[in-house]
Amino acid sequence: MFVTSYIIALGSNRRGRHGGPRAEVRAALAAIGGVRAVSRIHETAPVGPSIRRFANAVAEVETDEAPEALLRRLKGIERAFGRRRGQRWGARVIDIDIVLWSGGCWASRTLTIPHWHYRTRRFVLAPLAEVAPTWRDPVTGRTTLPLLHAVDRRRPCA
Ligand code: PH2
Ligand code: MG
Ligand code: MG
Repeated sequence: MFVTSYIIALGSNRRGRHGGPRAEVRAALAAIGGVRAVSRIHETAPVGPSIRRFANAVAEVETDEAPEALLRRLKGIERAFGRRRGQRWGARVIDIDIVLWSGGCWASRTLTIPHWHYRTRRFVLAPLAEVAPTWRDPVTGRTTLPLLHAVDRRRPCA
């Protein structure tokens, strides 16, 4: 299979065996491998019910794995890092999400690319803008920077 690129988002808001959230994100990047570009690690306020702040980063990863094979490997890394079931919205040692793929869209029972929520999540779009400002969302046709600016312009109506 040909080498393709994936955009991967990482998040942690709980200590693990590598250290605090930043150390967990760095260790996960090393475990994933094939990293061609990586953002800074951003410290972000939690979206949803979690209380602790997150360390978030985005990486471009080169691999010849098909989407489902990469997903299986990333889930294995999450488990090895101590992620447990039922932590969907709770504090987690590491969350590794596939956001975009150079192959375009993918839809199966277990995996949807582009990631459902990335267009509205500043904690994904801000680091994504550092590594892939011109990557195009195959669904909306919009590139990263306009998506980020749209999120920043959103204000509650007075
Ligand atoms: N991940 C979530 C829910 N909320 N908030 C921040 N700041 N960063 C995250 O990575 C995050 C979140 C579910 O995956
Ligand atoms: Mg997630
Ligand atoms: Mg996830």
